[in-house]
Amino acid sequence: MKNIVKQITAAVQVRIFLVMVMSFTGSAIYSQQNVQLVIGQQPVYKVARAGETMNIDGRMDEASWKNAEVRSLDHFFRLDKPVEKQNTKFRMLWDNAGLYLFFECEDTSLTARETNFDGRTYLDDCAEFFVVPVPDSIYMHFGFEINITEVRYDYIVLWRYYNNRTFFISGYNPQYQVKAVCDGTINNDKDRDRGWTMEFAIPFSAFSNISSLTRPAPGAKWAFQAVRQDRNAVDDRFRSTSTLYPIYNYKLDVHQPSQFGLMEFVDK
Ligand SMILES: [Ca+2]
Ligand SMILES: [Ca+2]
Ligand SMILES: [Ca+2]
Repeated sequence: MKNIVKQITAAVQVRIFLVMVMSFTGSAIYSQQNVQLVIGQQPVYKVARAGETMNIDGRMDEASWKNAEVRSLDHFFRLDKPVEKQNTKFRMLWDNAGLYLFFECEDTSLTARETNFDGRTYLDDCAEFFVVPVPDSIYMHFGFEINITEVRYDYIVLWRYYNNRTFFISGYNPQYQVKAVCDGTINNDKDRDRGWTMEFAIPFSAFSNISSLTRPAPGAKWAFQAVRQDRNAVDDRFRSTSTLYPIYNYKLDVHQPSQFGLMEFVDK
């Protein structure tokens, strides 16, 4: 009898161990591990001033980009294999007219299928930027999701606006410039590509008069998140997403404003 109990106990222990291993490896692949932080606790991104006219051509030829703080989008989820952890560098500048963004992405397989304005660009190789022109995680933010063929999806997010549901107002179509440069061939799974870059100029007027609440000036802080979608096969839909600020629970989506970080405008 004792032996049977021992065997059962051992079998249960093995099963618990296997479940723990599976849940650990599963969560390591599918979610971002870390202590949860709140806005203001993550490193603040210092936005340096652009000292010249920026040419939005998808290239970092302007000397000002050398002054921009460089951050890697190191927080990955939805990875199938570690090889899908492709490097992304994010930079941002500002001047009196607006914000300038630069995404620099390694990518061995350029993928973009959406051709419709305000379509599902997030299913492609895509750069995403969410911004709240105040230093808080309020329920609303502006969103920009541009695929590598420069198809735009821009919207206003109302986070958990009604009955816990989030709404995307895609009728928001602000004026801004964006240019992508691809190094490789798009939608050819057989060859090996090298990467892509994307440069943005988003005027402060795109945020309507909301930006007057915390006027962009040295010392002012706004909340934001930068995201890169990486698709590596023509039938790829949701795979490999990386973020600048950790979001911990990807099931709650990259749009959780409580997981945004802060940018601070600096005068240099
Ligand atoms: Ca440029
Ligand atoms: Ca839109
Ligand atoms: Ca890709």
